[in-house]
Amino acid sequence: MIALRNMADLVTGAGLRLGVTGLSRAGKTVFITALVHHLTRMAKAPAAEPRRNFPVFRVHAENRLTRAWLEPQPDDSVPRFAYEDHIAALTGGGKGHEAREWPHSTRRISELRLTIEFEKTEGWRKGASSLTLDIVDYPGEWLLDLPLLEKSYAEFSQEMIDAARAPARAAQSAELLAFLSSREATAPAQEDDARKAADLFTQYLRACRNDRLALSTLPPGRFLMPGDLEGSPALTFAPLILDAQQPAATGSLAAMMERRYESYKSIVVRPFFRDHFARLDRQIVLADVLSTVNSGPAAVRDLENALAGVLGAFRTGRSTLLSTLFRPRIDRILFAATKADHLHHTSHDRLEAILRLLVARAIARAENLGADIDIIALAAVRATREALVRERGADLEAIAGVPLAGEVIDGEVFEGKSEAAIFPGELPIDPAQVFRGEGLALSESEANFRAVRFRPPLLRPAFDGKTEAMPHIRMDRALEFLLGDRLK
Ligand SMILES: Nc1nc2c(ncn2[C@@H]2O[C@H](COP(=O)(O)OP(=O)(O)OP(=O)(O)O)[C@@H](O)[C@H]2O)c(=O)[nH]1
Ligand SMILES: [Mg+2]
Repeated sequence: MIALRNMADLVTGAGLRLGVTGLSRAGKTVFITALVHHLTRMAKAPAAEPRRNFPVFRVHAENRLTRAWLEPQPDDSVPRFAYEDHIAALTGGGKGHEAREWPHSTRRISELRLTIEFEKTEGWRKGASSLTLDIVDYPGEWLLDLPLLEKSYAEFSQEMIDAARAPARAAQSAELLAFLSSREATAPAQEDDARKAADLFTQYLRACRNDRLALSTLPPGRFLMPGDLEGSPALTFAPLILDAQQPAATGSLAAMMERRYESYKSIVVRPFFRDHFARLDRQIVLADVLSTVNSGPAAVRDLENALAGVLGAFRTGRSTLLSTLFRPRIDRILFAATKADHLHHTSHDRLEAILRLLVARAIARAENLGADIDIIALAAVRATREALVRERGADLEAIAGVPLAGEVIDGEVFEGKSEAAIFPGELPIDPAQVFRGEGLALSESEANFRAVRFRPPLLRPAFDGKTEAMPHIRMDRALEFLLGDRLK
């Protein structure tokens, strides 16, 4: 099945499948919307005039990108990424620019196809050429499930119980652990026990995610986004405190849980792996690093664990027997810290350095990745501009934007109309400090400033009847890393 589909991919010519993932609210929808917005606006300029927009994206800078357009979504069983709705939300659509807002949260997989026409300068067939780009948006939580494929129920239980016993999770896990200690894994299976354990386990996972510490990294991902599997046995299991020496006896609670865990793998994890993950060529992993840093060192370490989990998933993808025979697998992974427009540009490199360190620590734990990795701090949609504010004779570097309706700054409640300038504070020069909680040097007001959310930017009309392009930070660098080599 996989082989056939990949053969078809091969025969239809130059195609690239780009996965876009990240934990919830990381910025996936906004990133894809901005990417499609920019690509479909790019067109060959009549004369060889210099291209100032997107200077690092070479195919465009060199005026070789002829045009790009959306195609019908080719996979009938996958929802199409609702590009038109999302771009309408960001720009205010037909309702006028006063109505502009961020797109709604999306909790499922979706996909979009673009064709990019360009002039090829390398290889044996130079001249007019095209690349089919499939963009797949999926929750990062699903990715964190992939390592389960290589884990037995006993291993899964052990890891989950160890994590639940960690001091950082003590408050959230107390009830679950108390219940599990009161039940013998070897006792006869009772549906009631299974349900109660699964409920407490789900509550615990939810508490970790909702907690201000943003402990967000534990599988199984579908427990928090069950969709139409809600209440089914495949989602009604939990880890148990097991005696490592003893295999689960027939009819015991442990045996029932084990069977359901295996069902979860075969109903949820394996199809995702086979139908989606195994077909990706490139991957961008988005993370809201700034919010994490603001939440303190425990959240930073947790994000490191999540990134190690993500890298572990890519390694699983490489080693598993299910891997595809015909195509090279993911060969480039870009890790991106999103929403960099919440900082002054003097801190963009520092944000990048923090993510670089986080990923490096995660890579040190995952061996033999076999993919090129790059790190970037970006804003897919730049909602702020930089401003110099003179205060008591000193020039201060501020960012200015229109706070969302309801945001409060220094006691003033905003209505989503007027602009405000804030001082977001600086990130530490030494990225290691964020692991220790040092050097964040945030006064209380700075911490509040960083949490301010701005409305999407107002786009001015451009000469050709359209509006100006969506402002961004370093999207051209992201595009060059993800697509550049395929557009030469
Ligand atoms: N200022 C700014 N805010 C952003 C940017 N990207 C995302 N955001 C904010 O982050 C929120 C979440 O972004 P989404 O793109 O919806 O995130 P997602 O990963 O698709 O989230 P789910 O669909 O809920 O998983 C948005 O509503 C914005 O408030 C950006 O480039 N700049
Ligand atoms: Mg989304």
